[in-house]
Amino acid sequence: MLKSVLLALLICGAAVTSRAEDGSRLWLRYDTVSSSAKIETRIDSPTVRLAVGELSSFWKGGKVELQLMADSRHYSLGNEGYTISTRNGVTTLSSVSEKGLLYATYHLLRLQSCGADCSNLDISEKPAFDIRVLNHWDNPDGTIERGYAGQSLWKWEELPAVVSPRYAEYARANASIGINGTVLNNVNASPDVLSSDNLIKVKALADVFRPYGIKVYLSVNFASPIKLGGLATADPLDGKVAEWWKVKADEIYTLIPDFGGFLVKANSEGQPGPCDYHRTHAEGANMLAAALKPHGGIVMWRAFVYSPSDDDRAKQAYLEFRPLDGQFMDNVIVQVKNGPIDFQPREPYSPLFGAMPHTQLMVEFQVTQEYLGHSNHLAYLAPMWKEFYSYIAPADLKAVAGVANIGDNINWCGHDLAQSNWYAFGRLAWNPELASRDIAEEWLEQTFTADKEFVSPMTEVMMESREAVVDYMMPLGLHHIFAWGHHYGPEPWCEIDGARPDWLPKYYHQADADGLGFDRTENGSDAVSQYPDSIVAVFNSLEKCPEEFILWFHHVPWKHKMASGRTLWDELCFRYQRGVDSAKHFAEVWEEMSPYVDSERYSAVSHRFDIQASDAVWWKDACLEYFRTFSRMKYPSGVDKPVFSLKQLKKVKLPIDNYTCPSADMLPSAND
Ligand code: GCV
Repeated sequence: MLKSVLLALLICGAAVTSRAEDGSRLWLRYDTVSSSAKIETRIDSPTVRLAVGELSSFWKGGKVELQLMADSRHYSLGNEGYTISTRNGVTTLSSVSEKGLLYATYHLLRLQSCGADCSNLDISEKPAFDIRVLNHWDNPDGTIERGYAGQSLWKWEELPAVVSPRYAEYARANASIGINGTVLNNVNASPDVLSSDNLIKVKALADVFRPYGIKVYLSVNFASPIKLGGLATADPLDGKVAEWWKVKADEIYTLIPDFGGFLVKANSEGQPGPCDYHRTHAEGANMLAAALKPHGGIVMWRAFVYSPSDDDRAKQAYLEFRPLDGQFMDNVIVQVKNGPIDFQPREPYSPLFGAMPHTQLMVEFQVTQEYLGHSNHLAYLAPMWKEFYSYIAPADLKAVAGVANIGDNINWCGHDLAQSNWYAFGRLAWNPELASRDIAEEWLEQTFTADKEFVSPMTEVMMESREAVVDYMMPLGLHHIFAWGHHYGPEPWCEIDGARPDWLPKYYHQADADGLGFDRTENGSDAVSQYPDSIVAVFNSLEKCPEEFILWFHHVPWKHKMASGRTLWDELCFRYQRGVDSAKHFAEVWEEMSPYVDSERYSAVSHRFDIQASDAVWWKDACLEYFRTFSRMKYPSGVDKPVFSLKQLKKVKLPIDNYTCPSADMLPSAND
C-alpha cells in the first residue's frame, strides 16, 4: 500500500519585492500574498511541489486541496485534464495526473488575476491536442533564425555546469498556458546537436523542464550518420544507417527517459533528406520513427517542401506528400504549415489538411513575426489562427506547433505586446474554441491592468492589428512581396540575377498592364483543384472567391468591380490607406494609455507603435507607387499622396539578415 502522508504545506510568500516593469514577468505578474492560504495535498512530487508553491505564494482565497482522482469523470479528461470545484469555501483541484494539477493551479491563478469570482467554481478542462509544442529555430552559435528578441535563451557554452534561472521561468510560463513540449533547435539543424557532449547539455534543460510537464524534442539533420557518425551514406534503407539512429536514440533515452522525439526538415531549402537517395519522405520518417518507437518517441516530419520546378510553389507540398498518405508509421506526425506557401500575412489553409486521411497531421503556426513586421509591429495572431480553424477541425489534427518568438531579451519577445502571441498560441493549443477577444482581454488584464479604461481600447487595438498589417503589407491575397535578404520591408520590384524565380516577388504578384494576382484557377496553375470540390467552387470563381484571397487565386483586371463597387485599383489603394490609418490610430490609442502603464513598458511600446505607423506608410507607398506603373490609374480621393517616391524607396537596403530586427535609424522615415 502506498504510504499516505498528509502534507499540509504552508509556504509563506516571500516579501513583495519591487522590481522594474521590464516585461520579464510576462502575464505572470501575480501579487505575492502576505499570509498564505492552507494548501493541502497527499502527493509529494516535484510537479505538485511547484503547484503548491504557486498557490501558497499567490492564492488569495481560502483553503485549496490538490488530489489525484482516477474516477471515470477524470479518466475521461485524459492525462492532462483536470477539474476545479468549490464546496464550503474549499477549492479542490483534481486530475489523474500531477501535470493536470499544475495546469489546474495556473487556471485558478489566472481566474484570480482576471478578477473572476472564484467562490463557486465547477470547471472541467481537457486539452484539444495531446502535443502542444514550441519550435525554436535557435542555432548552436546563439543566433535565432527569424528571431527578433535577442539571442537564444539556451546558453550552450555554459551548460550543463551553469543552469540559468531563465530556463525554469520559461518552463513556468509555458506550463501556465498548457504548452507541453519544446523543440530546442532550428529545423535547419546542425548534426552536432546529437553529439554526446551536446546531449548532456540537452539533458540539463530537460531536467529543468520536466517538473513543468514539458518534454524536450530536437530537430535533427538527416545526414547526421555521415557528418557525425562517419558513415558513407544516410540512406534510410541502409541497415547501418538505421542502426546508427537506433544507437543514437538509445543514448538519448538513457540520458532523457521522457525525450519527446525528433523534428525533421528534409529535402527542403537545401537540407539533406531521403530523396537524396531516391527514397520517399515516408521511408525517411519511418526509419527514424523505428529508432524512437521502443522508447515512446515520435517524429514530426515537415511537409514544407518546394523546388525550383515549373509547378506553382503553392502546389508542391501537396503533390509530394499526398501520394504518401497511409505510408507513415503511427509514431510519425506530418507537420504542415498553416498555409501552402510560407507564413504570409494571410494565406488560405494548406490543401494538405483534409487530403491525407490515413496520416497523422499537425499544424505549424509561426508565432515569431517573420513576415509581420518582426518585433517592431503589433500583429496579434489569435485571429489568424482562428481563421485556420474556421476551415480545419481541430479533431482532424494530432498536434500543434508554433515557431517561437522568444529570445534572451529581458521581455522575452522584443515587443512587449508580442508576448500576447506566445500566450495566445498556448491558450489556443489547449482550446482552439476560445475566442481571440477573450484571450486578448485576459492577457491584457494579467500583463498590464484589469482597468477597463485600458483593457477595452487595447483589446480593440489588438483585435484589429493583424488585419491592419495585412492591409498595409499585402491586402486582397497578395503575398511574398518582401525585400530580398530579409522579410521586413517591401520590394515588389525586386529582381536578382540568377535568383530562383519562386524567391522573387514578381513570381507572386504577377502585376502587368492587365491586372494583378496569381491565377491559380483551373485556367491557371490549377492549385485550386487541390481543395475539396465545395471549396474549389468558391475559390475558382472570380465572383465567389472571398476578396481576402482574390489575388491569391486570380489575376484580376485593374478595373474589375469589387464588392464595394470600387475598381480593383481603387480597392487596393483603399486597403493600403486603411492599414496606414489603423497603424496611426494604434499609436494614438497607446498615447492615451500612459496613465495605466508603467513608464518602462509605456515608452518601449510607444517607440514601436511609431515605427509601425511609419513602416505602414513605407509599405503603402512602395506597393502602390510600384503597382501604379502597371495600372496607370490615379489615386482615388481619400487616399494620401505618397510620402516617399519609388526612386527613393528603391534605394532602401536594410542592413539586416535572418537574425535581426531593424532599428528605427535603419528605416525610411517621412522626415528623411
Ligand atoms: C527555418 C522560411 C524561412 C526560413 C525557414 C523556413 C522553414 O523559408 O524564411 O528561415 O527556415 O521557412 O520553415 O524551414
